[in-house]
Amino acid sequence: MDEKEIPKNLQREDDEETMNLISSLPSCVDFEGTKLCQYQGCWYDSKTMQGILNFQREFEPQDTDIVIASFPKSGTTWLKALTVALVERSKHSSDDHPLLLDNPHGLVPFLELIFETSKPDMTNISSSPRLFSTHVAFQTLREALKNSPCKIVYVWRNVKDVLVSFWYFKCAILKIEEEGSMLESLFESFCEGVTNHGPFWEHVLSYWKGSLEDPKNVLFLKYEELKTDPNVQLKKLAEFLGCLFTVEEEESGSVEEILDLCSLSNLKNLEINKTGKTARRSDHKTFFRKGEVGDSKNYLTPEMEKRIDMIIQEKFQGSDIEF
Ligand code: PAP
Repeated sequence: MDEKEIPKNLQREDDEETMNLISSLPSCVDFEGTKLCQYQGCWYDSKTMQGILNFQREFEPQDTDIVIASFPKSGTTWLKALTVALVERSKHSSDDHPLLLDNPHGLVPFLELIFETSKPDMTNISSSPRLFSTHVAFQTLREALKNSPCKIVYVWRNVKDVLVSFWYFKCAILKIEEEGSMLESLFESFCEGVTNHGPFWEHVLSYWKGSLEDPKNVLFLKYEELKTDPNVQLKKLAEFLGCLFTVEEEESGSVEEILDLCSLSNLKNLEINKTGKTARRSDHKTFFRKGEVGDSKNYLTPEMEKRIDMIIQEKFQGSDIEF
């Protein structure tokens, strides 16, 4: 997300109250000098914060809504594509598929972005189930869902790969070479827990606890397991969302068809993802890189790895989460 302040002409009438609330929150500055404020256990830049407050206040959930949640760079784009392909599989053929015409982020919008500046018209979102996404922590999403039994699917990923993926993304949107110095300062912010949507551990643990308390409505998926066992994980997702594959579908290769459609190499090479841009003018291609498990080894020094391993060990102690 872009962390710029909201221009005055885009601010809403009820912004003053929101702005006052935002300025009363604890604040700090991240590796880029962006001011972050702390809300319900995590840090957000002020533009995201405004979207979050509006979304918590104004979102009217429907019981059939599905929300894809993640810490940034944890597999969001892939999970969005898989979910669209899964829930809409009876509606489209391989040549009129929505994934051929738009990036997964265009098909599954972020709630905090929809509510950022203008009051969104949600009446034009007709398809059922409606698909949304979010990068906010579980407690913050829960409040916005107002006890509605929406299905929440969370994907998480190894912290080191998340960090390196984020660094690449940042350099790509700033259109600069991958600078080691930026990786170092991002690493510091990350270890201190002070990045937009961070701390990473608060975020992951919030959904982990949510999935233990409410397994019917919160599914906790791991990027690395999606990579090693995509077939099993896709069927798990289908079961959770109440759209199981029939025996005929399995026999006719429907599972593999969805996995092929949503593979990194396929999505990356679609014209829409090679040349298109998101509503915020980010190139679609920046969302597709290597998708390799353990790629961070090529960028982090042994000292960096050791430090982050120790932090993770401490923060995740007592959970059954394994990195
Ligand atoms: P976002 O939070 O900005 O939406 P997100 O999609 O969560 O980003 O993460 C991007 C990562 O997912 C990239 O990883 P990398 O930098 O380590 O390569 C990207 O390559 C990877 N990715 C995107 N699409 C897929 C896919 N279809 N299959 C596997 N990995 C994918």
